[in-house]
Amino acid sequence: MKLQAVELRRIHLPLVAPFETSFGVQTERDVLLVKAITDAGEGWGECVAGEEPTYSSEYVDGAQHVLIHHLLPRLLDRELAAAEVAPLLHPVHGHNMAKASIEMAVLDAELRTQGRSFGSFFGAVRDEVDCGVSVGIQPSIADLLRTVGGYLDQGYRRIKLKIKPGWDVEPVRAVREKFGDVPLQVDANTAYTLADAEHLALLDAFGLLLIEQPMREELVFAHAEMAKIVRTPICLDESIHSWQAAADAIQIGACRVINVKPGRVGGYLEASRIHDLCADRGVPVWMGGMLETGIGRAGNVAMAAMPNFTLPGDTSASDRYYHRDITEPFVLREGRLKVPTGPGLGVSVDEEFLESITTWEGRLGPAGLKTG
Ligand code: OSB
Ligand code: MG
Repeated sequence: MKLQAVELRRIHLPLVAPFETSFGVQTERDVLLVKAITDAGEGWGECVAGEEPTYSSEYVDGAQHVLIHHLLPRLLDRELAAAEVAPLLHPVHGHNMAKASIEMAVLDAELRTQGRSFGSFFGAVRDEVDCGVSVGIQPSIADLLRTVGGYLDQGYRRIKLKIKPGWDVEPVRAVREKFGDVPLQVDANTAYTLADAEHLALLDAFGLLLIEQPMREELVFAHAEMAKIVRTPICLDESIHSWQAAADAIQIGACRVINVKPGRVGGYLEASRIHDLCADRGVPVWMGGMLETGIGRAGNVAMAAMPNFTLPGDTSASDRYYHRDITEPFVLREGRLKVPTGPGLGVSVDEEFLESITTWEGRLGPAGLKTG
């Protein structure tokens, strides 16, 4: 397959409700989409980098820049298989979300030409996946209980509460008191330090599934230290950039669970290797989320059907994020989403709607970048 050109597109999508985490509030998304144009067909990729470098060092303008100037020139006008993308991009350090987006697009093109779905390629063992929902920091406990109650009424099978210092034990206690033993976990997005370990151990009383990324991404050893004080299993998200980072973190006891986000680790192929590693080490994994559109969601739901994705993921329905998705919407049924079965990602993009929300587009071919 020859990669002839890549179309880049930025779209603007408002969120149905503000989403607050320990690193800020989001009310809309500015998403970078990539389309791989090959001699055998086309494929879509979604870059999960946010507007600001506050979840990780990556951000959407930076991802667009590195794709145009450093990543795509290494791939264009070559015979290419999806498995060769990561090795060709290896000389460029970091920028995993940018790398993941183009690998995804090439993989989609490749599987579409083979008539094979992402799910089949990953070795999916189920045709629908259990879904959880990530609940942002709320203005008050009353708002929190109303929001969580609404999601439980819709059928979500697990609740994740975003926490930060000053919004941790009380919200967890309130949700437990009102909703009983619903599967519950928390995500700190790096807001704590090792000095907070005894405070976080207060959460042990509530039977949480896990506590996600309490400390900054580089503090892997400190997570192993915290795990000696906090009995709730520690799950890493931000710290896990690669198969090697996952192997090291498991080895030193920094985590007992891993949140897999294909964008964060440089693509679905690396994510699949992390799945296999964790299965081998007896470490359960679950599919994280980055507020993806239907394109990213399609790939994530397919991967979440792999055998060691034994915990419900942050793979929520389209309407949890957007009034209108750019693909056919993912709809929750009994707390689950269906794994797409069509070729490649198995979803189709609503190109007319896409045009209407596009804020910038460009096409990079062997002759360079054309914008319009
Ligand atoms: O830490 O898991 C996270 C969203 C953006 C950035 C980081 C995270 C999240 C979420 C939302 O928790 C997950 C989703 O529903 O997509
Ligand atoms: Mg997280």
